[in-house]
Amino acid sequence: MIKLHAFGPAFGLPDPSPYITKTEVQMRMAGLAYEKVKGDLEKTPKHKLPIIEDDGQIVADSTFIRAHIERTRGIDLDKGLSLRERAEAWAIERMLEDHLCWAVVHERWMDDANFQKGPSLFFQAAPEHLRDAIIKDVRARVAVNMQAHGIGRHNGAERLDLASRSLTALAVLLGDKPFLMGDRPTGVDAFAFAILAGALVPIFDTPLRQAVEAHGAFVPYVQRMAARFYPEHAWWWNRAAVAA
Ligand SMILES: N[C@@H](CCC(=O)N[C@@H](CS)C(=O)NCC(=O)O)C(=O)O
Repeated sequence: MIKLHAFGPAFGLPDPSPYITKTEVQMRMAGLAYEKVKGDLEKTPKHKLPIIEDDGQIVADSTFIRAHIERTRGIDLDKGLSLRERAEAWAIERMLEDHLCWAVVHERWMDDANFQKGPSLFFQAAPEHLRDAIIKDVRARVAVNMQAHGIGRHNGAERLDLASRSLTALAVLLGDKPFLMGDRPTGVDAFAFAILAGALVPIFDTPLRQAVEAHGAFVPYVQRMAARFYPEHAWWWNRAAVAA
């Protein structure tokens, strides 16, 4: 059985990494059985998660994982889409993974209050006398990556402006359809769902979350995807309903 190496639930999400969530949703879309195991970044070929192990073969990177499962299982997650629609789906996915996601990660890691409520919790298992130094080191590496990407060179208003443009583009492309490419979910919905759910996490009180909420179609879209692909997960909107 395929092993999916993941971080595990955090911030009310099935996984804090939208790339891991993308892969998990795509495995579920494909109807594949898999076992989710705790990943160790130090043991991954690209120092990134997700990776999968399939019959002794390690596949790293969510896009290559998708290609691998489609090729080896004879599955097409974009079945029924025209060439033009497939091109649009790829372009949407790149906008979300290589652009919007960086703004979301910046909010979580670079904003002190959000970092304390969120990513700092990843380091609770570190020995106490080393914890602060480890946190400082990892956070500095994230800051370097933000600079290298470019998102880290903008001020908050500029980052929000860029992220908002992507959100508006995504909202226009979604329109009033239930899923991005039509009546049924296809491959691109996996990351779109993952990054929108990640941006909506209530513990992070950010302008980016408000920008997502301002598009009326996104919350129902996330809930539709969650109901279909993570019915077992205790989403915050369900918990709020239970508590009320
Ligand atoms: N292109 C990769 C991106 C994966 C990625 O950025 N994963 C992050 C977590 S969200 C990670 O493992 N970061 C660890 C690091 O950069 O050291 C994919 O699609 O799988």
